[in-house]
Amino acid sequence: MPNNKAAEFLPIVNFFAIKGKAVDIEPFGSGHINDTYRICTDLEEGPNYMLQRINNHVFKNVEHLMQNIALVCNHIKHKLIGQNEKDAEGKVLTPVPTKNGDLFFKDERNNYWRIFILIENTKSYDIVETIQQAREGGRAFGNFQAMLSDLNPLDVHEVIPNFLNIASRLRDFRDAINKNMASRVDEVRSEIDFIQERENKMNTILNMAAKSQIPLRITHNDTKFNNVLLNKEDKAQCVIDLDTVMPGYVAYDFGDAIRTIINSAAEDEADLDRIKLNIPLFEAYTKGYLETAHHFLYPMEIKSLVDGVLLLPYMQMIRFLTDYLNGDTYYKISHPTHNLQRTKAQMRLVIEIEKHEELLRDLVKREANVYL
Ligand code: NDG
Repeated sequence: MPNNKAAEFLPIVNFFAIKGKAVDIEPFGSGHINDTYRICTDLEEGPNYMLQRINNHVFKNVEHLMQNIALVCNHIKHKLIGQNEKDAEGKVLTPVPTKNGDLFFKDERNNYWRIFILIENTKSYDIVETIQQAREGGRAFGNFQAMLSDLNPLDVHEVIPNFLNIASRLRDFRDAINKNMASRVDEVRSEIDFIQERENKMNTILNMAAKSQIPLRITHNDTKFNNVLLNKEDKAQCVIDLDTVMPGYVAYDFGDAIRTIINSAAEDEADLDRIKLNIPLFEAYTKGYLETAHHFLYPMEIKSLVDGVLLLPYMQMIRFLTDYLNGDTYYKISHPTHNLQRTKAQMRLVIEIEKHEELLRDLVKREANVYL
């Protein structure tokens, strides 16, 4: 018997060219942006599917978003097939078109929907537990960038303009302070000071780019560790959440991955003293990343990696605080001060990373020397 969610979503699912009949639809995953459901079909051999309501407040041009995803997924799938990979469908997302051949469906309430084939027998982790997981994460994102390194970054739409551009994030932040929509500025003076004290230092990557020292690449731009699916043996199988694949700099992906991997606590940890750096996991991620990416990286890009490690938690802090100041309009929250708690956790992470900056730079140099 179909469950309640199945009854609610079946009319939407019916627009898509899935195999079999959807019999069970349940909420799935822990994303902050889209709503995700798992669809089980009546076919014993599968496949099952993933239904997503795309957050169209965040992704204003869904057409462009889905064009990017199709381009990237097809490109990777062709490469996998060219490498004689038997399980190409298990290693890259496959969007399922509607019966009209479109990549998404817009309902009468202006909700945007899409379906992917569900990649079975995999897991993801919010917090990295082992060296092997960290190394596999590095391999997965390095390989992802490597496979896209022969596409022209300008063929990919910038679905959220200036998404990881720190100058633009700081402008939005100042705007939020000036507007003070939720009357919260007084409560967060010390966090605001912390951000302002570091503004100049955090320009390194943009400065390198302005001098053409690092090239624009196609990057994932949301390399949280839980966006890598690992198989039963904890081997990386597939990179997911391709919504923010856009032109960017490799240090952004490296920095955002390290933001979640090096932190021994959750992104929104309330007990700040639990936020400690796990250096062996940093080393392992770096090893895995360079293993798969060293062949296309320029020396200046390798040099920029730790600048990304400093920048991404700082930028995430700014984004959470901006949302808090705006009255929580962007991220899903689970309690009224959630964005503030996230801000403080990211701030502590920045402090910890700053203390270890030289060590991190030495470790990247050491790992990179293996390939000289
Ligand atoms: C979401 C964000 C990502 C951010 C993360 C923090 C978008 C589209 O939440 O940028 O780093 O947990 O804003 N995605 O995934």
